[in-house]
Amino acid sequence: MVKTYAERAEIFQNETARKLFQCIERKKSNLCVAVDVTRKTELLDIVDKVGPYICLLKTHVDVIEDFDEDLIVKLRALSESHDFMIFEDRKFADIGNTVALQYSSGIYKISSWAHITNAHTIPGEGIITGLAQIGKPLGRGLLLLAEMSSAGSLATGSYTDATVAMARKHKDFVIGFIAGRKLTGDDEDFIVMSPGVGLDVSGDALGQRYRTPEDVIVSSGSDIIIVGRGIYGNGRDVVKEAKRYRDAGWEAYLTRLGLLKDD
Ligand code: 5BU
Repeated sequence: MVKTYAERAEIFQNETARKLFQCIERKKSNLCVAVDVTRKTELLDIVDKVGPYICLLKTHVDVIEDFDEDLIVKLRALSESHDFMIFEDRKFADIGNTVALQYSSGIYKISSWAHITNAHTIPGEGIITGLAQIGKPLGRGLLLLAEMSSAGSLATGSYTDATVAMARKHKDFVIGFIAGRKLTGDDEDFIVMSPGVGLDVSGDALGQRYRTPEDVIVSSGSDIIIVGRGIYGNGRDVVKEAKRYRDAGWEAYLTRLGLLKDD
């Protein structure tokens, strides 16, 4: 039987994973919004609007042109007031020693504010141990990139399988995967977050591919939908779209649990 988010919240070893699933259940939202804009004020404005409808905010902090400490202070305040967590989609991809520095230091000091970040597994297991040195004492969580939504991605087959095997060895820090589908059995608990979700178009001009929340959650067994331009893209009513995706994601979850008819 498929477990509820609330049931799964009890199982995780990792504190961040537990808190995220509790938040999903509390807000009845499995929606993560990806806000890829380049100005602080625009980012904060969108986050303030979508905050009530999301469990997770995904950032690319390095695209912000006027980044400063104040942005982090304000994002953290919004994360408290609207009750969501923060995922910096940094996609680390270097040796352990370097990623530990990239995670903790530099301008962004990602480990000091992002509850969750992610990493490619191409460098091998050292990338996880390097990031864990910094993130574990802070109670942070790591997602491994097991698959990508873009056309022609090389993260498939044995690469994906090897990524799952690495995650199993580090369950206290690795909380799950970026992938298009559930990759493990029901007896294991990993969160699956799926980007490339949209209700209106099938892709963009640069290789992105979109699937619906229903496809991702009901047919493929993913846990969290990641939606970007489908919510804040040109001329969209951000609040209306956030509610629409939240509802679509939650309905898909209830269908997966067998509480709604899948027709
Ligand atoms: P979009 O506007 O919904 O296409 O944005 C998708 C976001 O998810 C964007 O921030 C990407 O960097 C991110 N993403 C993705 O689209 N596909 C992937 O496989 C991974 C991340 Br990993």
